[in-house]
Amino acid sequence: MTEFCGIELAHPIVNGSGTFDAIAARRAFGDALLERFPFAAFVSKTVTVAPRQGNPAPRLWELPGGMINSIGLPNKGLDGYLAEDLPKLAALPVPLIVNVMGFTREEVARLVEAFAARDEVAALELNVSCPNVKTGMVMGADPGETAALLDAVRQLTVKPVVVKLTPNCASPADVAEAAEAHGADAVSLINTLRGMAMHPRRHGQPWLGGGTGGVSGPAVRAVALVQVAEVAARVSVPVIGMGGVQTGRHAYDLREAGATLVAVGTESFRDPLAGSRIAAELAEIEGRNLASSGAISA
Ligand code: RRO
Repeated sequence: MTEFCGIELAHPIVNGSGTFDAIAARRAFGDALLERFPFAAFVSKTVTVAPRQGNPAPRLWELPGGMINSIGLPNKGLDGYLAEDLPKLAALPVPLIVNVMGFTREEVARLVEAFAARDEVAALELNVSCPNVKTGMVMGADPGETAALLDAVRQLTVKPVVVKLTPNCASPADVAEAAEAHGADAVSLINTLRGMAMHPRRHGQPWLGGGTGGVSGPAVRAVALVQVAEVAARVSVPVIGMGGVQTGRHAYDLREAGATLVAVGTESFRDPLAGSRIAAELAEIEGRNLASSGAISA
C-alpha cells in the first residue's frame, strides 16, 4: 500500500493526465480493464469550463525518443464532463483525480467548486502547465501567479489539491515552493517540454497544426529526474514524478529522487498495460532492496 494525501493506493504508479483514455479502453477491453486496471489511481484528461475542439491536425509528431503533442485540450467542458464522463470514470476500481484548467482564476475556481461537491472525486490536479494553448501566460511559470491561483481556490475544497508544474520556466522549484506555501497538498511534474517539428515537405512550415507542441517520452527523462530532485528537496508535500518512464527502474530512479508516486504517460501509448508492468518491476526492485538492507530476513 502507498499513502498519498490520505488516499490509500495499491501501488505507487498512476497515469499522467491525458495519456490514457480509460473510457475508450473500457469500450475496447470491457470488464477485463476493470479486473486488471494498470494504475493505482486514475488522473483524468484536463477539463475546462467550456467545451473545446482542440488544436487543428496534425496533433502528433513522432521523435526518436518520444513524441511531440499539440492536442490543445479537447474536452466536453464542465457540464459535459459531469453528465457523461464522470459517471464512467467513477466506475473505475481506483480513486479518481480530476485534472482541471482555467483561462482565468475565476474559471479555475468554478471547476474546483464543482468537483469539490462530487464524492466520486478523490483529489484535484490543477493544470497550470499546458504548453499548447495560447493564453499569453502560463499561470504555473511564475511563483506569484501560482500563489495567487491557490489563494483563489484553496478554500473552495477540502479535497487534496495537486499542482501540475511546468518544466518550461526559470525555476520549477520556486513555483513548487509557492504552491506549497499557499496550500497545495502535492505537486506533480513534469508536464511536457515545449518543442516543434518542421514540415518534411512544406518549406518553412511547422508540422503540427498548433505550430508548437509538448515533448514527452524517454527524451525528457533526464530533465524530469533533475527537476523532480530539485522540487522534492525544496518542498515537504508529496511529489508525483513523471517524464519518460518506461520501466520499473525509471520509476525507482524518480522515487529515489524524492517522488512518492510515479506517473506513466507516453509509454502507455505503446502498451496500455505498461502501468501494471512498471508497478510489478518497481515492487521487485524495492522488495529486493528491502531484503538486502536487512530490513526483512530472507
Ligand atoms: O491537451 C494538450 O495539448 C496537452 C495538455 Br492539456 C498538457 O497539459 N500537456 C500536453 O503536453 N498537452
